[in-house]
Amino acid sequence: MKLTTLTAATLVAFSSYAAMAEPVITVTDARAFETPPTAMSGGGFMHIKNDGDTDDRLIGITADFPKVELHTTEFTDGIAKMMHADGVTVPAGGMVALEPGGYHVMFMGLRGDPLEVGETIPATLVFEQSGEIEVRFDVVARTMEHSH
Ligand SMILES: [Cu+2]
Repeated sequence: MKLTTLTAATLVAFSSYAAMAEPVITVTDARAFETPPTAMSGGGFMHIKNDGDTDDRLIGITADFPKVELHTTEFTDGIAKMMHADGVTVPAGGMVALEPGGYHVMFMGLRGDPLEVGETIPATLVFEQSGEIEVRFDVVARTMEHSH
């Protein structure tokens, strides 16, 4: 009897600890730039905030395109090259910006159906800890400094 009580108390303590130690993810400014009619892909950008006390990691994204990938951008001799990224870590209490020239989402396989200003792209982000989070990317006009 004594043992049972102890076990129950331990379980309660453990689960309340587990409930506190988790990432709290908020996604803002999800947007994509309009693309020219012949573009095969378009970039998606956003800010991901983690108000929790545990790191989380964006490990995937799905949307209604033939292929969607996470990319990072590396500069070699001033030339930007996109690379596939396995994931993007969002540190506890921190924020990560997916911005032109850095991490971004690549919507691929547009095939003559460009991203147009005013459209929204529903997508599902997949986080290691937080699971799936639904977002909508607003398609906005491309600006000079945001070439990618
Ligand atoms: Cu890319």
